[in-house]
Amino acid sequence: MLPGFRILPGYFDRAAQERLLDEIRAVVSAAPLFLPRMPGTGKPFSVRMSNCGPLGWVADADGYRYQPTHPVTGAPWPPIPGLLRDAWHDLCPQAPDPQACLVNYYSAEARLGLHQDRDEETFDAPVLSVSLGATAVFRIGGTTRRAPTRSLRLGSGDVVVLGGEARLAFHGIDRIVKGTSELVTDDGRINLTLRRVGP
Ligand code: MD6
Ligand code: FE
Repeated sequence: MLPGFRILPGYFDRAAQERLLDEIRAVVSAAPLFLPRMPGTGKPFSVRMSNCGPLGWVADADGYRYQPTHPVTGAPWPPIPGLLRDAWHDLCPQAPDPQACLVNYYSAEARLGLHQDRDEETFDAPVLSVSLGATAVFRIGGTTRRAPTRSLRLGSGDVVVLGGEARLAFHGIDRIVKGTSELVTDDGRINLTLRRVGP
């Protein structure tokens, strides 16, 4: 595994997961989930997305980018919940405040292809991710698409940090494991990724 990859199983206990889920429900009611599309083909993702923080990640015919407003409503993104900010400062103590938090919602059939997180201006800060709800099969490899990969399961409350050499590691979600969610209904899974976009 590349240096800078960290997994913190059960970083959020059940009570914190419930509080976080409430915060995310409020985010998604202010900034509804939208369906991102692949810039080249227009093919929709199977994951639906929203954001909180000063900037949000969007994907449509014009490409992948960060922007300060929701692509459908035009409203500014709601603020990042305090519990997430606290986790960021706890686990990424060198980094300034997070600028973007992508909210990914997976239904039982959703997946996310192998990708690098590289739409940011700099890669100095880590990317931190929090999983809630159903368990996911997460795949992570090296900094080239051809490097060998391994898979591990991300359960509710687990945190992953991609920093250092692992900041640009290829990773994705192979599938959701049905029957594993006590927190989110219908085998749903929510993944929250916190980032810096600029220096
Ligand atoms: C997911 N995660 O867990 C997708 N990206 O649903 C990511 O794409 C991710 O877990 C950057 C850093 C950590 C991640
Ligand atoms: Fe990612």
